[in-house]
Amino acid sequence: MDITTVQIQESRLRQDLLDLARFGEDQGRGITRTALNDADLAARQWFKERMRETGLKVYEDAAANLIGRMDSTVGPTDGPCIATGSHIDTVAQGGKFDGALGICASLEALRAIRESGLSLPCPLELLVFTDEEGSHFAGTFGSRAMFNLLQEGEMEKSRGTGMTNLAQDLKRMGKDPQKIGQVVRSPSEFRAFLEVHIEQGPVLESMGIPIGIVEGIVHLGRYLVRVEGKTGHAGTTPMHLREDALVKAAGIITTVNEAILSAGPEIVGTIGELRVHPGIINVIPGEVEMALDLRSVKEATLASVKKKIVEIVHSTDKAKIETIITKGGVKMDPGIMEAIELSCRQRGIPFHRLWSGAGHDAMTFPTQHIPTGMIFIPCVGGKSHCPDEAIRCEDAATGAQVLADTLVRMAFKAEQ
Ligand code: HGY
Ligand code: MN
Ligand code: MN
Repeated sequence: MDITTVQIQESRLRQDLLDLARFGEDQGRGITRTALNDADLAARQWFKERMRETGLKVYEDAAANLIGRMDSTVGPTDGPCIATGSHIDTVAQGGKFDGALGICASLEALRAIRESGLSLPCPLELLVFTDEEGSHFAGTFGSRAMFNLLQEGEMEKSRGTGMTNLAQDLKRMGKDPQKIGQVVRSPSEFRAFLEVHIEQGPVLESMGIPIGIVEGIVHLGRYLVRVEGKTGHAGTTPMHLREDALVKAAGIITTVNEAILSAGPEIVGTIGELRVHPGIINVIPGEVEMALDLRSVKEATLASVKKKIVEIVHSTDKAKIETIITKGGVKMDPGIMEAIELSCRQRGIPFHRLWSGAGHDAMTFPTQHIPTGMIFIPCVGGKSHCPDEAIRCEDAATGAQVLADTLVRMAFKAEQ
């Protein structure tokens, strides 16, 4: 089997990335293709067509995950597959490449494999997962639904008053949330999962290295903090008679930030969402909802800081905290890291091993003991989750080529 016959085409990949970036363009403020919004639905239709053109059998499951399957021409058609893919949704006013690079690189890799004429001994699947970013609630929804890892009632929850939940948005696109159980697949259907993703950090670019071999992904916790106060007239209520929810929330934010900083560099925390109700200039805030995101390479550090934060919240009158989700950190499969490294060496591509501070659907597969690997490419300026997220096209092509080579290598290796 001569892997070098598998040759991706940079121009095709570049065009796909440009075309996909059209969906959700937000008046010059980046891409707003949040899960199952109109732009996301349109982008999914576009991507399904691209998968069909590539000769994949295309399905959409009850969680709106897209599945493109390339059956084996020599092995059993219902045998366990090697899967690749990522997500198509973005954060609000996000970048063009978070998630998008992964699904487009996977598509280009499968095209190149098909065009090479190599007959792989096992099926390949391209997976596009729903709501990886968690714009509705907890994130990595599609991959967790696939392995029956959803929390009780999760689809009916949202992060704030008046925000839509996944059950509503799945219904809006004609799906029946009651049938979510049909999404569940057995881990035995998968030999491995590989995800290509932008690094979303500065390491690879600062080293001038085009490929990152991901060793693991950090522990992650997301929490909802609610603070109650008393609404009232902004003009007639004396200051000493007020119970201003936003002033109380401000105290929590400052103290929480100090607690995270004092825990040292192994943990990061962000309060990226804050909703004030009723949120009107001449009404004293009656309620504040805040969403907190905590991440650490060390589970113990995350747990001890979270404990401190719970104490801070509980020391504030009428304030409470609930866990949205905790996702255990995961390690990537050594055999897959080795296969990615071989692919790089064979083509003389420099690589560097590193950890991911970002969460991905690739966190779900190791929980099912499915060997998992991630390939990173550099981000310009290390920026992501913002309108100026950017990559170099040649790096995207290198990532797709390494993915294609590694998929082939793993397919034949499994047969040895
Ligand atoms: O939030 C994250 O880490 C990822 O970009 N979803
Ligand atoms: Mn992502
Ligand atoms: Mn993201």
